[in-house]
Amino acid sequence: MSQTPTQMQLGLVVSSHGRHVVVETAEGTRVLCHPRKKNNLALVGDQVQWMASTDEGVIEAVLPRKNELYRQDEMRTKSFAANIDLLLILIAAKPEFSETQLTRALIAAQSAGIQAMIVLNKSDLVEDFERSWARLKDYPGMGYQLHKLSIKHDPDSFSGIMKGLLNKTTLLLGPSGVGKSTFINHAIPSALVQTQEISQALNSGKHTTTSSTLYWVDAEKRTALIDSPGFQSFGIHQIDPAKLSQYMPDLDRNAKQCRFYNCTHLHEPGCGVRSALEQGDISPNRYKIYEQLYEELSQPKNF
Ligand SMILES: Nc1nc2c(ncn2[C@@H]2O[C@H](COP(=O)(O)OP(=O)(O)OP(=O)(O)O)[C@@H](O)[C@H]2O)c(=O)[nH]1
Ligand SMILES: [Mg+2]
Ligand SMILES: [Zn+2]
Repeated sequence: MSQTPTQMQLGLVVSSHGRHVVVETAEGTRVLCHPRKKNNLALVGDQVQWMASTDEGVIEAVLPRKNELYRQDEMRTKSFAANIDLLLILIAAKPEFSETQLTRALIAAQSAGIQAMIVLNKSDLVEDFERSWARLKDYPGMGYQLHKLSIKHDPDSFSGIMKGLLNKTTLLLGPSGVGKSTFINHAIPSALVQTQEISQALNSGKHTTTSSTLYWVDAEKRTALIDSPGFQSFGIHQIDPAKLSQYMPDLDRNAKQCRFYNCTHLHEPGCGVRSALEQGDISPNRYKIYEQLYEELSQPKNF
């Protein structure tokens, strides 16, 4: 039987533009699709059922997700992608990274059950790089893979990282101006992601990427990279403060020693986290970030 244009088809969401998405069909063609109703918003990485309507399509259903990475600010929730195998958090020697924002992204990944890797780019900017690299020294001990990179000047560092991404769908996430789109351009020259020169006067990146897009690295479509817009602040209002320390591996492994099962690690006697802090097993910066996040997440919600 020949296919009728109104038949339901399966597809993969490869980019999102507000509520509208581009769906890749099994044959590899791309169709702009609109949501049928407000409650089935599709994300990059989603498998969807869609129906053709003239040259465009309508999303009828989003198939169940294995995971979803999102940030939640006071005002809104912003999803980056769904069904990812690996989160590559890209930071750079310049603009200087914020450890608080890095920690927030790691917590969001941990709570979503997504493996995360940290990559510090622009090792060619030697002085800034050394300073930033030193600030990351505790992270491998927390179980995170940590890599040095210079996309522009160290091809070996780039190919070494790419080897670890084979046969995976990897979301590149990080502040603006760290090189996410440059990374994708190097992996997939045909992607021609628009990159823009960093605004040096402001010592901060210009927002060049405005929506998430999935790119295939290989013709067999086994390895994919997802480019995402840089973020300034990473809200994690989805996290229950009582569970916060579980998503911080350096705190979590010491929380097992706490006298009280519901210890907040802020003031209780016999707290394993604070004794590890005193012994230098937890860095003062990480504990301070925990305190600040705990307070922030304990504020009454206005929505
Ligand atoms: N020195 C140096 N600059 C780099 C390197 N990789 C990328 N850049 C530069 O960093 C700037 C920002 O790169 P982009 O790839 O646009 O950054 P992005 O992370 O995609 O930024 P947004 O789209 O705004 O989130 C560009 O000027 C790149 O040329 C590197 O290894 N070394
Ligand atoms: Mg970009
Ligand atoms: Zn405790």
